[in-house]
Amino acid sequence: MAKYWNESIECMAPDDMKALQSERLVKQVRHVYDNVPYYRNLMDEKGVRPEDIRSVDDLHKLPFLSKADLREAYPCGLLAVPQSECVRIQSTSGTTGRRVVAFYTQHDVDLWEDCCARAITAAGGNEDDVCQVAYGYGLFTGGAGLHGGSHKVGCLTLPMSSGNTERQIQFMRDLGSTILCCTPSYAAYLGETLHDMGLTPDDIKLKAGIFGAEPWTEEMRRSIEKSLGIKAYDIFGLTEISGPGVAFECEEQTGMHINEDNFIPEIIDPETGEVLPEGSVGELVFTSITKEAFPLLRYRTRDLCKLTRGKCSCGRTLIKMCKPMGRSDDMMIIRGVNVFPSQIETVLIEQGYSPNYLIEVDRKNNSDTLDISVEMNADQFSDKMKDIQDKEKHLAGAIKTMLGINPKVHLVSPKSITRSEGKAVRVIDRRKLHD
Ligand code: DLL
Repeated sequence: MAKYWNESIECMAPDDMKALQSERLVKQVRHVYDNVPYYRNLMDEKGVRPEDIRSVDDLHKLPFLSKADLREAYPCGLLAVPQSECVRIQSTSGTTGRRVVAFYTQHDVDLWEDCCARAITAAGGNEDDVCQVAYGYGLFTGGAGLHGGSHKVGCLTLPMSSGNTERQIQFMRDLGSTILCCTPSYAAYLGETLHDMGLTPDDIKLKAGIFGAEPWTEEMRRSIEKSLGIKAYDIFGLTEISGPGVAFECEEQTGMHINEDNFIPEIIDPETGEVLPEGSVGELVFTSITKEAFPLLRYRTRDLCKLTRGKCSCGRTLIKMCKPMGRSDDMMIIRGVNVFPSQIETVLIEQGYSPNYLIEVDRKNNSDTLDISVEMNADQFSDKMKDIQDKEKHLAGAIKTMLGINPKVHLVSPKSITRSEGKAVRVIDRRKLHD
């Protein structure tokens, strides 16, 4: 079985990787400066010329790009090749503001699929596998990216898209799927449905899952691994930088290897923009050094994260990013305290609840309110009011210990919270709706 998709790159000595990145960066900066007037203006304003960028060490001299720039330049303002050379667009879900549209040449699609092929290989995939792709197809990059990667690896590919959950299980059984690709929240739903259909992991052949596109905790990982009888691998990416496969997990499961030959990561202080030393938590920034059509330099992802370089037992030398702790804009400030939904998820699963919950934040009488609805499973359900109230109190206490603020917990009946087939919506912040 192949251990690496591209061993010479994935196990490259760090100095050689830096030399390769530097060579590609220099070319990329010239390409962008010559072909993207929007970015040329940013460089001119900052007084940086392409010849000032001679290696990765000069990266910090370049201006940042943010989502606001992408919106301003929408749809074609950051395109670096004639549109006739592009073969594909993909897009973000655009829940807030304008969508982001990313363009790809055939070369860009190939590189992207290669990155996804690396991820599938790192999860143990090869040509004997049956890979069920249950990420959404269409403008979202999840379906297209993993589909292309699966083809490259030579897996038998099931382009299921998301939804139609019982049929997913049926296909999984009939065709003997061994790898499942979907969001972690959908994987949890599939695990639950398997159980509801009276089946166990022994009735399916799945061995691995490649789950990403949304934050998920280690507790959630263990719960999915148990319900589906698999090893669950994380995968990271974003539309602006290509899609899934920017980084992927190996069997060690201690962070995701970044495909550094294509994307140079940095961690910056989100307030000052200062580059932080390795190991610090800050905002993740990417520079894509191989893309032709939509090459973003120093793109601020808003994901909070940490980078670590070190020997990995899998043999890969690619730098690792930790699980993103959420986007800086996912962080809620409730009564002056910073709260990430993932902290709440950790407590819920530790306390034996399912990952089906909804966080509602509001402001009443000038004070923030935090309400958390949590689903009970059939065993936790009780028709005695007092039992439920005691459980609610206990859970609220555990959450208060984690967050430092008191939530109101509502235990709700089994199956009453809507399941997610794609990216889960876990938070409703009504304060934003009022503002
Ligand atoms: O979610 C691409 C993707 C598809 C990644 C399938 C992995 C699997 P966007 O819709 O543009 O692209 O959303 C990108 O999702 O900035 C993160 O905030 C979040 N995200 C993606 N992967 C992870 C992950 C796709 N593994 C945004 N853990 C990113 C936590 C993730 N957050």
